[in-house]
Amino acid sequence: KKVQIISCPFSGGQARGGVELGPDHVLEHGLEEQLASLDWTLSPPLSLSFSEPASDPDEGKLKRPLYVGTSTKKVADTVASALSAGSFPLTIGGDHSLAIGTVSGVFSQHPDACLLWIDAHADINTPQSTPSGNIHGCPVSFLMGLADPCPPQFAWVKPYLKANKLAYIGLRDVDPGEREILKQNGIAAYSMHHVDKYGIGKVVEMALERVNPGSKSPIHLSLDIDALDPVHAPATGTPVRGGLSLREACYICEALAETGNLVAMDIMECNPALGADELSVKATIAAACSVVRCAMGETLL
Ligand code: DIR
Ligand code: MN
Ligand code: MN
Ligand code: MN
Repeated sequence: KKVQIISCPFSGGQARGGVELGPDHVLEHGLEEQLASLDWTLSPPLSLSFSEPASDPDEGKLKRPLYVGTSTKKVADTVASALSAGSFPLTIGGDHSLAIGTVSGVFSQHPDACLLWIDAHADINTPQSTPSGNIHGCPVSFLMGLADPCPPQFAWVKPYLKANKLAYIGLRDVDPGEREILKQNGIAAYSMHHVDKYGIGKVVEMALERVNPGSKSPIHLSLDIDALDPVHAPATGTPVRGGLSLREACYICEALAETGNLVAMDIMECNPALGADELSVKATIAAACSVVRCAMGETLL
């Protein structure tokens, strides 16, 4: 088993600086050695470079559409090549708009895949519904082809993602327009309320049953570190109280690893510039490395 780490120091999908420092911090924490000890063969990490265009006017409400559109295209191509070379693409962000690229890359190689989106937020705003104009709040709508008309900067994005192949876990800050979209499309969405009611074990089981009833589909895991409670992951751009415990997040990853169907993972939105102090940053980065290890085969016994 081979893993291709893809570092994406990109912050163009939201307004807060520092999230572009996430990949280096995660790697400096020793993630490569940790994966090697789980019997993964590592190719040298790829670090993508993103250059901001000189001119990038808003597209309606959307901010920096050209920067995000061209950067995510590059990510899509890189993820697709890693998969076609037989590697597991592990993409380290950077902000969550990057998932426009990672999910596009995965579905180009595995059109039958399903997507688990672990996040405090649904990231399914359309260019019309977005309250912020930050594209990290919109990637899922682009991937589903809900943006109509599709902004020209994202014309390359194919609407691979069908509503019945997407499940959320961890939601607790969903915009009114997003609630409507989730409802209208019948998307499997497990909020923290469901985690409390059923327990994380049952929630993962229900989510997988919805998106992968025959247990045959390849699985892409896109994990926003803000899914975790800010107690465990404070250094992130949009923390929301009342989130997943570190163990609940690890459990999700362990359960996905156990399926044997996981083909790609994203770990997004670690922002080392935002911790209250060095310990908060360290805790966040350590949590990110923990969930990645769990998804990639680490077990407790
Ligand atoms: C909000 C926040 N729903 C938006 N989204 C965030 O701007 O669209 N996603 N923070 O991670
Ligand atoms: Mn396939
Ligand atoms: Mn989020
Ligand atoms: Mn997100």
